[in-house]
Amino acid sequence: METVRLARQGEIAIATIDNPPVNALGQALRADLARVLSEASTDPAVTAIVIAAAGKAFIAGADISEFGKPPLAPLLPDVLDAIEGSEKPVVAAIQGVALGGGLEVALACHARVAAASAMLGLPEIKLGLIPGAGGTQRLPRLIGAAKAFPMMLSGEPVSAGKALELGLVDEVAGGDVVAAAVTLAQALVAKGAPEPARERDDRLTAKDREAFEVLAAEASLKSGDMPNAMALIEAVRAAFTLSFAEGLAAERALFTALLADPRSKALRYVFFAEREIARVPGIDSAVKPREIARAAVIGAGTMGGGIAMCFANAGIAVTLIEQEQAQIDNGMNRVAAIYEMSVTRGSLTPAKRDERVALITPAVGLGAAAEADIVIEAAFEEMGVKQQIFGALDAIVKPGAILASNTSYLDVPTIAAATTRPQDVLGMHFFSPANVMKLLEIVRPAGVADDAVVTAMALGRRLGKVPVVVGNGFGFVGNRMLEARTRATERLLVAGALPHEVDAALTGFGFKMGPCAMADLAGNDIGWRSRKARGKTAAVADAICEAGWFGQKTGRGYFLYPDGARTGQRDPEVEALIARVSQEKGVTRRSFTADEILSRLLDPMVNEGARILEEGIAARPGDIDVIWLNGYNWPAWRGGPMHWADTIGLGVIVARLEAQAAETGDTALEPAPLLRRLAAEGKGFADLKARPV
Ligand code: T1G
Repeated sequence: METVRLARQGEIAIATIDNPPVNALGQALRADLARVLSEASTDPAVTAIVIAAAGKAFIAGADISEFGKPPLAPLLPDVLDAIEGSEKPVVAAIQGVALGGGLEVALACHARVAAASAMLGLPEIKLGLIPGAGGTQRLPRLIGAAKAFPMMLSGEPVSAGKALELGLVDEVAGGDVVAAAVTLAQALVAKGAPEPARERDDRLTAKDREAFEVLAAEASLKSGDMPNAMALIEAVRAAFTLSFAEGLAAERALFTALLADPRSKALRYVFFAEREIARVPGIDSAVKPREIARAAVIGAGTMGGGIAMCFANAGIAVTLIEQEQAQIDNGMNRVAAIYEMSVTRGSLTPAKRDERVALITPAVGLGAAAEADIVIEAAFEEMGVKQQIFGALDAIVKPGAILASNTSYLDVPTIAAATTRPQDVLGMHFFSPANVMKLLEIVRPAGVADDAVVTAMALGRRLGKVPVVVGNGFGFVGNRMLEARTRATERLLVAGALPHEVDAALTGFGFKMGPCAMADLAGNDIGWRSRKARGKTAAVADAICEAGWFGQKTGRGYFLYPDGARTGQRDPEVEALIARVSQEKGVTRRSFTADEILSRLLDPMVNEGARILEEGIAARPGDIDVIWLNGYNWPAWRGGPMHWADTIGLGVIVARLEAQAAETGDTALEPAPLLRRLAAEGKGFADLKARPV
């Protein structure tokens, strides 16, 4: 199928790109575009060319799925050279998004018209790359480096209005963007041969250079582990120090090197993994979601209030229900305080705050849920309480309403069994704080209707969440793997590591926070209560809780938090306590390197992930990675635990787990059969096919 249609409007040729879903610049589109441009350029009846597009995007950029494969002609820079080198003016008619290579196509044109709703950006930095088809050389020549560099460094798109202000587009069309582009093209014809961006060195003044270097110095301080920020600085600097041709060559060399960088490979993997989750194996993509016009949330505690805010923030009316007036008053006060904090910070206007609060109706008694299309239970994490609530709701809510539990690890089929409508009951596990955290685990128990699952997925997206369908099982996916890491932390502390060493190994890997600091933030008593409920122990963690050191809320936990400090300090008393526990267990403490700590923390997580895949609790390894990226701050440029394991090599992971199992006698550390099989076959998790959960 042709991806570019050529039409004529008088002497103006109109090349319309049509390569669904987003006009990505794959090889076929590049070839068609080059062919059509050549035809129009050599047609004596044509005096100018407009490049337009069909669908929701002008062009969404290069085809990311082609990266890492042998490049196929024509390469994008060559197509852009043909556009810019045309003797006939070429005008871009931009509707939807012009991103990455898409904006670079527009930059190679001699003029640009944008629809009022268009968005334009160079997001390559978010993929661990830099613009690789002239963006770092043309954009500074068009709008100045001091404006171009921040746009490329943030990767954030700008509106058509902002683009006009920057000088990135020549016109914002009030009506039909193609018609406006044709008119502009005709005007350019009258003016004579067009001036390509490459000739506009006049924008690269000494003052512009000075302003750019200040921004570059700031960026290099914050670039951390990301080599592409440094490459971007080098590429934009080349616009000042090299000729246009040499600058393009320098940019291409930097871009090509980044393509091979593991951090960029991880970010490109994440890009597709976060889109793959929408495909739920075993559910036909034709299944439609049920209508959700009104919601109800049971429980106005931290989680329930946060979930109600998610609905209000998405413009969906929600009834927040408690058992008693005092409880619902407390809940509403907590919600009001959170919104007030956003207003104080300037991230929410008072009008928006009032609009959202008005969408939350406080109520007492489950009867208030009668008209809801979905009810999300966020009550006390105790099975009896949940069964009682679901049994009561079953008799109250209308047929077809969905009943969801926000349980973080309880058995969803047991909750569903308390109702006469198991086909409408599933888990929607939000992460705290619910109004902030992106991750939403949708627990699909056997017997739930497909359209109920599809409804929960669609609702999750409406709430701005990253919804991942998981199977029913203790801790589902995220918390189950977190528990593996928590057990590993306990083992390391007893064996000789100290809290600050364990945390430093993970923050050095790229996490924002280590396991000890995270426990102190969440409250050590939460894990303590859960262990006691399940008859489990953890000597160090239990001893810290028995001392009443619950973390930040008590001023000390694994670390000290003097005067309400948010960053912990080493606590000699905790370190003495840990040493005592080792002694009581007859363990001779030893030191661990950061690498040893890292593998002892992460390998067991990967092992648990392998078991989760074997048991069909996750559909694909990428889903597990998306969960850890969006629920637990796994660094995106590391790709997620399963992608990371593939980069290490599963054979290495298996050997390390076997050694740990032998050293500790902990059979849970024995490699999972799936892990062993993939390693033996020289494969990775990426070789697995998706399977229903
Ligand atoms: N390449 C390949 N596939 C892409 C794609 C791309 N650039 N963009 C989107 N898709 C697929 C996506 O995987 C999904 O597929 C479908 O399109 C709909 O996407 C040389 C080097 C454009 C704002 O980073 O930001 O150009 O799952 O679900 O929510 O210097 O897609 O349906 O099979 O996201 O409406 C730079 C990436 C590339 C933009 C639309 N460009 N895309 O959002 O739909 S590098 C980007 C987006 C580059 C040059 C450099 C968004 C969107 P499927 P979607 P959406």
